[in-house]
Amino acid sequence: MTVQNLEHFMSELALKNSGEKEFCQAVQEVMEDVFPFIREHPEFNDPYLLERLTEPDRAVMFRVPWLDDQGIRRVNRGYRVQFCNVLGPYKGGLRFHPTVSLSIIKFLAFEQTFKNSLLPMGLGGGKGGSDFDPRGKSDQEIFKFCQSFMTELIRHIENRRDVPAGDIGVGSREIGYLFGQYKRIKDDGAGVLTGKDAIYGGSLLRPEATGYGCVYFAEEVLKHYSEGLEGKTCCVSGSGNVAIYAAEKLNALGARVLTLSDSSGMIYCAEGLDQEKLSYLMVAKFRQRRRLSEIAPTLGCEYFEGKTPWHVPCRLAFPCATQNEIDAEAAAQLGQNGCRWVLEGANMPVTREAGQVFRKFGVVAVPGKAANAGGVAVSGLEMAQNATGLPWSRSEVDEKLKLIMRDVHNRCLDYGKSGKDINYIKGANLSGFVRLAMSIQAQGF
Ligand code: NDP
Ligand code: 2IT
Repeated sequence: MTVQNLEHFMSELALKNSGEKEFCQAVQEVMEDVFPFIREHPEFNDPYLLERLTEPDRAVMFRVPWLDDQGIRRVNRGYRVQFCNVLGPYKGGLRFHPTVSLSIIKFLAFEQTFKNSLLPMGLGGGKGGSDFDPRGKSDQEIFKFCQSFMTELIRHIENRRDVPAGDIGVGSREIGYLFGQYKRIKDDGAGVLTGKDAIYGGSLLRPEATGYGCVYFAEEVLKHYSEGLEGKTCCVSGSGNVAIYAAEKLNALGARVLTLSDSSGMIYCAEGLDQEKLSYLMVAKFRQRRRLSEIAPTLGCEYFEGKTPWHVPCRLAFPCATQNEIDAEAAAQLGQNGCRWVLEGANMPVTREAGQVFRKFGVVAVPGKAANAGGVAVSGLEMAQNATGLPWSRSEVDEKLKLIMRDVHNRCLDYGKSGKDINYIKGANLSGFVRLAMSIQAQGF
């Protein structure tokens, strides 16, 4: 059987993964570039290669019982999808959010597999999480949930086999609780989770890495257009780990960050969010876990309930909240208002239709696979530091992160540059595909 027809392939995939619309969307976005490529590169026209690439190695679902503060027994569903380990141990975050489903975790694990394939180190792809909603939960409830989650997850992860980290709803507090439970059960755990606090084995700069890396990538992109970040207006969405550190680096490099958001609304700051405002935000969001609506007046920002940032005119947009947060209408608004570059801090934040609108407006979009790879890259550096027992300084990690982001950018150019035009989506998809396909073929997967 030869691979000829994208529609046929996608309809078989949809049948097999019935109802998993995010997973099918993520695969479709890659296959739209892979199918034409394979026609011109017969060495990849290998029977069932694409089926082998889109079938996860395994997907585990488990129950997570926990006791709430009222003494009531509760239960949530946990997941770990180990998608592909041809390049190295499964690697990818854990997400705690009520929208988590098998489809969401599979799409994230698939994306992670391609993202990790762009990195200079050998990391496979995986993702996990739970439909547990951390919002409004006490610290004690989070602690109990994390302990229970790890009590089951521990059967499936191991240093050099599967190394989770954080994602939405899982930050350094949760990683600490998960890691503590791992070590109660198995002593040897130094490298089994990344995103640990630096005081007990984490890497310096891991919290900042995704946001900073995304901005370093933006710098590389702008160089190609003989431009820089200085003075550029930027809209950032989200107000979590990725968004706040992206905003911090943008501000440090002279750009003007106009917005941030959460799932309830957005803040707008015409003069730009400076370091003083961002430092205040970090304490308010990361430590006090407050909502933007409460913080906005102290920050001196306008708050818009129920709004997303995409109606605000800007040159660059950084969607850093969640999947499918930019739809066709938002994309058209950005395009009409003169937005020229979109860097995806989040995973798959742009719908398929919105992607088409960006192409129509000539907006250059960099997919999360490339733009947000800095987080997992520094997770890889954390694994290296854990393996050798030798920690690196903040500036050493920062230098390595910059080099890695430049390298990921160059990998996108290898397959995405045609004359003066650069298609980062195609570049990331094909560069990731070629390494994965060759490894799958070489290992007989
Ligand atoms: P956080 O939990 O720290 O922050 C998430 C932010 O996004 C919050 O402001 C949250 O608002 C908002 N958000 C979440 N879900 C929704 C939703 N359905 N609609 C609107 N806003 C929403 O997560 P991260 O910053 O770590 O992750 C953000 C994105 O970046 C995700 O797509 C993640 O997969 C991706 N990513 C993360 C990496 C990491 O290292 N952490 C690495 C690479 C990518 P609220 O508080 O109201 O829910
Ligand atoms: O989407 C991602 O790349 C992450 N959530 C980080 C994964 C990791 O293993 O650091």
